[in-house]
Amino acid sequence: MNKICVIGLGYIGLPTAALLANQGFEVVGVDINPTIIETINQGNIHICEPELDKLVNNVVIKGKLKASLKPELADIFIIAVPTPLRDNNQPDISFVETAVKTITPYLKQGNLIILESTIPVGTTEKINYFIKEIITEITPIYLAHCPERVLPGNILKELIENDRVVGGIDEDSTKKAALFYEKFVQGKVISTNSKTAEIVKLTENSFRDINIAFANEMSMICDHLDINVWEVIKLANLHPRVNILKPGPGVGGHCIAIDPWFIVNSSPNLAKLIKTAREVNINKTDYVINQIKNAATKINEPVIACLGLSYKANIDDLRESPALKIVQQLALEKIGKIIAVEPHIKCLPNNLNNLENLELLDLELAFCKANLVVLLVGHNDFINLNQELLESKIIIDTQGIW
Ligand code: SAJ
Repeated sequence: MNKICVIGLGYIGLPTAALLANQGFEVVGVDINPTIIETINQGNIHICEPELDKLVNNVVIKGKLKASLKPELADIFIIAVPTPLRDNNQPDISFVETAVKTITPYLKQGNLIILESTIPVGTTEKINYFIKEIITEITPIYLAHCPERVLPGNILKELIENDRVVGGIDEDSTKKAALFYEKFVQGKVISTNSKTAEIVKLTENSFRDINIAFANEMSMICDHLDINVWEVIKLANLHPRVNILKPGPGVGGHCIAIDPWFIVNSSPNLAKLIKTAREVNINKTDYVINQIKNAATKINEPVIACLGLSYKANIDDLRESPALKIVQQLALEKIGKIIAVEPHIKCLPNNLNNLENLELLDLELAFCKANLVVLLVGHNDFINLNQELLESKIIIDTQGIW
């Protein structure tokens, strides 16, 4: 089990590939994007994650990691491609299916395939039938699901330290996969079946979504009753069995805003709380947009500085970002001149690029120009602000920091 092929070099695949290469495995990382392949083979990275640049550089120089548009023969294939939602909130597993199709010509007897992508319940079994249909004569092929559980911003540490849940399509697959993770994971590696592993992952993210929804609902209720929600949460959290999360402008990222729908779709009549939590969190973004619009109507010529575009603090990831949605909506509705401040990106993403009343500026310039300042993301750069800057501005603080 020395050579590993990792399919998908995104936020999970690339750190996983680099970490395995650093553990001594020979790793080929595969992606469909030629720019990503070129970047990695030059020892650079295309995402922002603490310490990842040094690690990738090191393993590429040592020849332990190389990136390629095509898979190669290997002992283990790890699939870490996205599983987005279709327009009707139905899971789209086509990237996983395509990834599996891409590796089938390279499969040989005894290979282990691990699906790390978050997938709807039953997908591992479905993929098993899919593989069996394509390759009939090569057996055994082992297949297991081991959902990634790492927190963007802390990926390299959590890849090693977090417990892992491994569920194979049969006992041998589970055993093989568990043995592999035990080679580099310091946390526990726990064996189960594939359906359980699938729903464990979905349950974790739904749990967090529901708890954030509670915080967001309380923030709107407190607003309505003219009470400071941050003080309420601080005081309620003094209770030994209460631990309320933080309200914000909504829930973003490619995980928590997506995965609960996989459960809702599998059991629509039963997943009432999970669905409502999703709706509350989506609604919180619209609520913030209205707060900003109301504040802007009180200003003659509103110049609105929106601080933060990423989906959470201190990262560059814009996927499903509520902050991005808010900025886009304000600009589209021409609520005023909109200034976006996002220290982690160099230029606006495509969907914000052609909006004539929107520009990306640095913090200092934004404060010079704006009369309304909205804190959307709690980046460190925004926390330690000179308080004098805030004087004479109308402030909306969705993070409870100022
Ligand atoms: N958020 C709040 N209030 C909070 C905490 C978070 O509004 O108190 C918001 C964030 O601003 C962000 C969103 O929720 O928009 C999600 O952020 P997050 O830090 O809670 O989680 P992710 O999406 O970065 O990573 C999650 C993690 N899952 C759990 O904590 C259960 C991570 O461990 C998973 O590996 C990851 O999803 C994934 O890939 O599924």
